[in-house]
Amino acid sequence: NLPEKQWAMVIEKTGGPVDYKEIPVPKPGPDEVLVNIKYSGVCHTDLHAVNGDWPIPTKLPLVGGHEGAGVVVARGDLVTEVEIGDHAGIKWLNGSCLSCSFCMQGDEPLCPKALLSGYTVDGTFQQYAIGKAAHVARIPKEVPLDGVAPVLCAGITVFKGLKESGARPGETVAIVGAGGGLGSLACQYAKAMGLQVIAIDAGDEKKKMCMELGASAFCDFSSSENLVKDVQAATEDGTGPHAVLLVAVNEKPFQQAAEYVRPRGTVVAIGLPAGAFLKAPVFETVIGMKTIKGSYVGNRKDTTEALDFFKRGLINSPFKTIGMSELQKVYDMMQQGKIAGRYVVDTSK
Ligand code: 8ID
Ligand code: ZN
Repeated sequence: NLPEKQWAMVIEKTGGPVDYKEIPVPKPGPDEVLVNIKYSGVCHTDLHAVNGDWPIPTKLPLVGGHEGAGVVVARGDLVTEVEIGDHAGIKWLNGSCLSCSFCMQGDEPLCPKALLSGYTVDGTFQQYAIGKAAHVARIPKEVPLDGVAPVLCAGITVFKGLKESGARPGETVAIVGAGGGLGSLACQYAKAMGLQVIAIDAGDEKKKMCMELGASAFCDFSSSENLVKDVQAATEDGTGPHAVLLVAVNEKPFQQAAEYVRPRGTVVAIGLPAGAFLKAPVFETVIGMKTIKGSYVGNRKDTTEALDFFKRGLINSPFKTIGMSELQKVYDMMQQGKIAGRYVVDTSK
């Protein structure tokens, strides 16, 4: 009794446009589940996919989206651990081989055969989406599906990035791009993990939001005359934050963070601006024993843990809901850096 057709947002070619149209409801393979997506967050990655910003091409035509929360409505013959009616999330990592050396050590995002939702396989800007049963996020029933959607990429990713930073409770982390989707969740995860937050972004709306989310200082990159000094001055002893989480979509901060991170500190690159390079002065990096590293989404355990923070009420990042058919409007605002927090699309509209 599943419908034959459904509404989806589809791009036919890189660059868009993204069209609201009816397409067939896909059928799950033996190891897959079909999820009736209720809400999906809109990540800047979805916009990178439309724009063709990255060296890996997307499938085409493409249904984007990878923060989809909904209800399992069908499953393949081999699936035993997920029940019809369970709440589930389809995240960026749609599937992986589970047997390569990366999968074996819980690094499934590094699997050479990884399937990526809304990129190499169709994602969650549709009413019915497919995920590998082993990889769908298990969402507790008491959790609201709209509020939890952004956790499925943004939440997992920043939670993992904070772990990778090595910052410990009481220490300070600078979040660069703190007013955006990943950044707003990073403020909350960092606070919940006992870290102090220096938020870096632009404008009064984002400043207000970041302070409400628990940041202890805000540095405005658009008006600061010396951002490096401002960030360091915002730390107790003036030597800079213990860690920096880069979630901006701009090359400049990727070339600046190593200057203001504290000696022994760690810079974690997460944002993926097109064609960008990391840069750091060798002298200061060496004599300051600084670490620069990348962090990429999270594994199944990180997913469960990030969802558990949400379930416990520790994550209350703001989101706005809009009909899925209005996705282009969200992309336009995102391109201009005008979104404070996250937009979530309602797939029924
Ligand atoms: O696993 C990963 N590594 C991963 C997972 C998910 C997303 C990486 N990402 C990448 C996305 O592909 C994107 O490149 O993280 C980046 C951020 O995604 P987002 O949070 O969804 O983007 P957003 O909501 O547009 O927020 C970006 C924020 O950066 C600020 C903007 O003002 C905006 O609030 N920003 C910019 I652009 N330049 C800045 C600067 N110089 C800046 N903030 C501080 N300094
Ligand atoms: Zn994402």
